[in-house]
Amino acid sequence: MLKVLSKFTQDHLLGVAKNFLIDGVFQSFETHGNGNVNDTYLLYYDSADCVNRYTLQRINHEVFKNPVGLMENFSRVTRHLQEKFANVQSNLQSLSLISTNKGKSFHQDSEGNYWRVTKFIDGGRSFDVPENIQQAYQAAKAFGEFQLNLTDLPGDPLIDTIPDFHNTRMRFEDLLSAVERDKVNRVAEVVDLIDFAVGRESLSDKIKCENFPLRVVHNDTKLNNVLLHKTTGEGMCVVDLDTVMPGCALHDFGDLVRTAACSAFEDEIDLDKVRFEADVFVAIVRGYLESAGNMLDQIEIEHLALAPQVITYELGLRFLTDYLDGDPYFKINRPGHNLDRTRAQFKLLTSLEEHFSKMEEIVREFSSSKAFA
Ligand code: GN1
Ligand code: MG
Repeated sequence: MLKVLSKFTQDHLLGVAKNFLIDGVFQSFETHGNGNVNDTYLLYYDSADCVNRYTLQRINHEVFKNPVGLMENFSRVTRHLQEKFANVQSNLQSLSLISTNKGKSFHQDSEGNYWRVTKFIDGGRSFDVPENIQQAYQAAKAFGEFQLNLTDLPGDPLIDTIPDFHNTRMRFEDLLSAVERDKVNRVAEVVDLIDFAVGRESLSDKIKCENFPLRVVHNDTKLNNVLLHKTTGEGMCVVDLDTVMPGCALHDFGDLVRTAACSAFEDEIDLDKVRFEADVFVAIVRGYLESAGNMLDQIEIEHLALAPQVITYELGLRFLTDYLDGDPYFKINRPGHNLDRTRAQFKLLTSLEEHFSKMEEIVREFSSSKAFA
């Protein structure tokens, strides 16, 4: 995995970490994962006879405008899942927060940054692209169970950590505004991509949250947001809970297909490598319906084959908008990175369109089986 340079000094990170109930003597730290929004570190602490690992994360408060509300969601969701997993036999576990010395779920540093610490989950691995079909099946099952386990989350609805997160129509309008602004003079070089997006405008209205059951969903179900057990390969833990909020189950299903049933990385430059993989899709449909199938309404099942197109389109719109605005949102690690991401998404979208009837057939076949009738 590519290691990025830390934005924060070791002293700063240690100053933050000492506010949390961490066990042991600090040993070292490294940047962790490849999220596009938050900053994540892995911290190592020596204790009596072992090394304890913790995940320290800065919540990007430019993106998540209400970090306090977000952490309230995070605490409620992880507490609920922990209670569930304590009472049932499951291979899954939940992330668990380490509290601050003052009993809070987060710490705010002197620069105004919001930080949280979770226990590092030992024995799990994540994948940007699946190595085999089984991994996609396990991931789909884990995300399905995640949704299912949150159907009885007690209390008020979770807050929207990013309002209109999967409002595809708004994402389309955002692109048009960025074209209009042409802030950094990039429109001329991407006319083909803008045309592609405008030509598919109708996708913007195909999955509107208000037309589907409102559920507690994950909203960012990239394949690498689920840890699979290193040896058994089974789903272990769903991570990256910042966008868990009321939403539409189809966006979760679609985003997993976008990232797992695709033959290449999200930012692949060689577009010949970017293709939809039908056999992986079969595994995802099977895993998702096995876990969440009984929860879904008919209208959701009827849109499963279309959801990957909508979410792939939406990501293409977002990457292109960010490119036209000068890359303020998604982290980039090369010039034109958001452009590469856009091209890869639009190539995948074309492949999804070509396979649409096959995908409908696959969904029909699995959803008509007894278990979900
Ligand atoms: C962002 O930070 P990360 O990688 O978990 C983004 C997702 C996108 C994803 C694309 C809050 O997620 O919506 O699908 O990049 N998260 C947010 O890689 O915008
Ligand atoms: Mg995320």
